[in-house]
Amino acid sequence: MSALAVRQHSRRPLGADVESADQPPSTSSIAYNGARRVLDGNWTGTSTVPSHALYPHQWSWDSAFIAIGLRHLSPARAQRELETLLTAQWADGRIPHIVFNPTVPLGAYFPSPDFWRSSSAGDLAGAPTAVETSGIVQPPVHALAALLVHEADPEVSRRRGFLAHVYPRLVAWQRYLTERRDLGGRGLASIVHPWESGMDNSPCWDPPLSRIRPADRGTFQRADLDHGCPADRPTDLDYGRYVRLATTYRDHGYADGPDTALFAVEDPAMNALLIASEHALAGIATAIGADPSDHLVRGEQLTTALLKRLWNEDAGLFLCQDVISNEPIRERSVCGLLPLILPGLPEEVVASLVATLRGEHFGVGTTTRLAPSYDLRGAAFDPARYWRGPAWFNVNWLLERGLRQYGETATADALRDELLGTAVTSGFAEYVDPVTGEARGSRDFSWTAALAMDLAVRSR
Ligand code: 2M8
Repeated sequence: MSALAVRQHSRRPLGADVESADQPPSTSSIAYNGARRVLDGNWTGTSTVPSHALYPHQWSWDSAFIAIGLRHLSPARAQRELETLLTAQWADGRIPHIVFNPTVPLGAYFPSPDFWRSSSAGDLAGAPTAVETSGIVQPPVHALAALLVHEADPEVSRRRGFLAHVYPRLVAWQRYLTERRDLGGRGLASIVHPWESGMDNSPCWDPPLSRIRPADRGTFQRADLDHGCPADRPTDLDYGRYVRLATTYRDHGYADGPDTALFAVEDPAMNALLIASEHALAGIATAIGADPSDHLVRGEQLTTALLKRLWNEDAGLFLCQDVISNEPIRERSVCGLLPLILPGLPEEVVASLVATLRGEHFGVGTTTRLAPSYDLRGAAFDPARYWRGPAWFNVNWLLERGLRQYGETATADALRDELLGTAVTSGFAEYVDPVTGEARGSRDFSWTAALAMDLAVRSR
């Protein structure tokens, strides 16, 4: 079935399983029902795995996107998803990027808990002892997710004390990023590992990674190739470097500081999500009767720093900054377009971001169905390989939101329809070829399902 064939919208109730002979099911209802099946299948009872085969634990930013979709299915379950993640928060405020399920065999995913050794190596940083986690983080989508989840059913949320419970924890998380991760001293958060960006294998990380001596091949055993096609996954050389970086961070007790970091990059997507979540914290504070002004001020300060430090007029998007070499990374990645989700950007910046999204480098509405993760014209572009070209649903969901916010309704509608159609035709793939929509990575992927569910509900 092509994305076009399922692109009709009807006004029938979502979730209706009974199709009538004279009216074909709408894309929205196919997407909703399919998404519900995926989310139910990937639910463990307390949280949702991204994919049973490839990612059999709980992932941080995945859970935030999953909660955004789950709120339409069960607000209480969406709240539980975020609460479960927060039980693994470290005393220094960080939310680890993976929370390990102790019942999953060690060999099912690498790096496994015995690699990270969070409860011992992370002792000084305040890692929990009751659960094993990784020691790095992922982009902070959580406050945004928490606010959206609350708004889906404020009554259930109030009854469960959801916002009052998560607010101080989310504040600590955001402060970890703004205070301990400002490694460049420029008012922005840095990532210390490519995995922290969530866009793990982006060509943006190639220059800073090239300085890292890879871990010896015999010292680790990849698990991802047991489930994924090697052409869709990072190379062994990249993996060796990821392992070296994570080992070094661990062996320094997961301490943060400009002197110990081998890799430090200011990523515009990470910082944009940090700012969006700061605005969401203001909304949460208001909802529980607290003072939102501190969050609003920080949101503005961070936006000013983002514009001043990372905006690049010539490239027409935000560039990453290598904090160690003190150089901008001159690659066009979709991470440089994600600040479109921020409110109050200068008009000329918005116009330029939209033009870049539609232009020859990303082709949205012209040559591509969905925004690729990396520049179509970039030397490293590869439509199949993990974060080096394929399109991801979470990234495109964020772009759709940004476009809509700035009144680019026709482009936002078209992107939403492509997202819904491609989610269905790809079998809720982890990522797809941005031009053909061909499925890549794992199928029945949770955030693809959750965000399709969100769009299906909102498109009615
Ligand atoms: C991918 O990352 C993990 C490491 O965290 C991996 O490749 O093993 C990324 O796409 C990341 O953004 C995502 O959160 C994770 C789980 O879906 O998979």
